[in-house]
Amino acid sequence: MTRDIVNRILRNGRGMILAYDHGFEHGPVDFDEKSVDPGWVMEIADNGNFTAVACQKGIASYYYDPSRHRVPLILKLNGKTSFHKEEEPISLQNCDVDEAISLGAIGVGYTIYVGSEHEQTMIQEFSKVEREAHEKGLVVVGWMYPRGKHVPNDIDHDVLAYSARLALELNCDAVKIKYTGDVESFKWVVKSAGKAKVFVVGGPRTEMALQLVDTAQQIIEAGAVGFAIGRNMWQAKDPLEASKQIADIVFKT
Ligand code: FBP
Repeated sequence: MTRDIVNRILRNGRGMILAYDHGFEHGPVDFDEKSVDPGWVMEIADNGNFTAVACQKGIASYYYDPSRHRVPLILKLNGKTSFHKEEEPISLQNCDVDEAISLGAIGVGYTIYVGSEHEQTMIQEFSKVEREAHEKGLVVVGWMYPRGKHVPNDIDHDVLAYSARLALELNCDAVKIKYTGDVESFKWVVKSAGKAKVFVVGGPRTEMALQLVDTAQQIIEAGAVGFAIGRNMWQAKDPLEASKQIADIVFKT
C-alpha cells in the first residue's frame, strides 16, 4: 500500500475536514434552521477551504454528488446515538467499505472509544475495515475518543497520546482527536501518532472566534495537520468567513 494516499485529504500537507455526523451522534439538537439542511452544509464544505467532508451514508447518498462536489468525501462507517448514556460506550458499523466507494468516498472514518470495556470489539471490527479500505485504496481516519470509567480525564495528555499511538498501531492514515489544551503536551500526542496525521476536533461552538484562531495556531505549532471540525463551522454566523479565518492559519503558517 502507498502511504501517499493520505494526501487526498490534505493540501500541501495540511488539512481541514468538515465533520457533519452530529445528526447521528447527538440528534438535530446541534442544528438550526440552516444547518439542519445537509445540502447547505455540503456547499460550505465545497466552498470553505475544506480538504474533505465527513458524514454518514444517508447524508452522502442524498446530498453528496461526486460529479458536482469538489470536496472529497470521508464516509463515517460507524456511529451511535446519544440516547444511551452508557458508561462504556460502543459504536458499531452501519456501512461497509464498498458502500462508501459507491457513494464516491475516497476515505472512511471509524470511531473507537479507547479505554471503553467494548474497546476490543471496536478494534476488531475496525481492523477488518482498515484492511479492506487500504486494499481498495481508501484513506482511513480513526476518530479516537477515550471514554469510559477507566478514563477519568479524556483530555489528559497521556490518555490522548495513547489514543494517538493506538491509531498508528492500527494503521490509520490519520487520527481525529481532542486537543490537550496546551502546545507542549500536545507535541507529545502528535509525536506518539508517528507518521499518522493528526487532526483536532473542534468541540462545542466557541463564542469567541479568537479562541479558535488561537487554538489553531497552537495545534499547528504542536505538529497537527489541522482540524476535523463541525459545530464551530456550520454553527458560525458566517461559516465561510469562519473557515477562512482558520484556513489562513492552517494552510499559511
Ligand atoms: P465538533 O468539531 O463539532 O466537535 O465535531 C467533531 C465530532 O467528532 C463529530 O465528528 C462527532 O459527531 C462529534 O464530535 C462527537 O462528539 P461527542 O462524541 O464528543 O459527543
